[in-house]
Amino acid sequence: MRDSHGFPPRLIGLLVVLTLGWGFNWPMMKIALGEKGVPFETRLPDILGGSDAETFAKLNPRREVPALLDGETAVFDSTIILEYIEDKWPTPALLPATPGDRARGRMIEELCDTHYEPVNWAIMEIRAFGRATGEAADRLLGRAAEQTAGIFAWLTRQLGAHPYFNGPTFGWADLGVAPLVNSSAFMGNGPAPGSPLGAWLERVRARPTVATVFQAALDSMTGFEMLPQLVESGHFKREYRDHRLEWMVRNGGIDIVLEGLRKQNIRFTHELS
Ligand SMILES: N[C@@H](CCC(=O)N[C@@H](CS)C(=O)NCC(=O)O)C(=O)O
Repeated sequence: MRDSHGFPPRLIGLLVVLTLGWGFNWPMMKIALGEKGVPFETRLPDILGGSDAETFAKLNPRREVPALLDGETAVFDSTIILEYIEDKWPTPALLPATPGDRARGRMIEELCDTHYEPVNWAIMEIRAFGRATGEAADRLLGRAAEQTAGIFAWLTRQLGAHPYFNGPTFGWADLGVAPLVNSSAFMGNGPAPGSPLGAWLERVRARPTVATVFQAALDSMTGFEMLPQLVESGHFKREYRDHRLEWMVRNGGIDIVLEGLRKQNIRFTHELS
């Protein structure tokens, strides 16, 4: 028997986060759930093997993770999921109190999603998925490091003298920034220790909710050496879209896109039907 989403009955009535082990956008919703004390279960839908593909497409026409199942409600896109979490479990609030501060927090999260996330995505695409090697890889990774430095300058101005991007307390904006800066640090592009951004990273890493989610992400990275093979064999068609596709084209990786399309291990967004 399957539930109305097509997933096994044990998932009915439970808050389920459908996600990959590693990623830049889903940690914020898991941290949000942790901050609000909402129990949830994580499940990786079998999109690669294909057994969940049809079910998953019904929940999320983009066929991307993360997605969230709350009983009969299915939500996709990490920002919209975060909004759902804040709407449904308003305490403790993750957004600040005033409209101006709320807009500021949302804008920081949005710029992280559109300008920062593709830089880290590209580094993974090159390093973990093996899209470029040698001089080409060095050139692309060099661009990513330069862009990360620019993003850090911008973020440092946003932080100003506040302890958190959200203001006096940890919240929405910090959720958007933390997984990305933590990943940059992991990939060797982290903020200087003792800098305002470095000190902020230490502050948020010390939060139990953040520490738990970051540790789980790290633990999930075993088996990453299989990724280039999975891509090369065409079993894993990576989605190139929006800011990520722009990153490749803008920074001299258009041949990567063309080769991926030729080998059919790159896809664009699915068309709606
Ligand atoms: N805007 C979406 C982006 C989600 C997204 O890009 N998910 C990636 C994994 S990080 C994915 O599922 N990609 C599918 C693929 O590459 O085939 C969000 O914030 O949730």
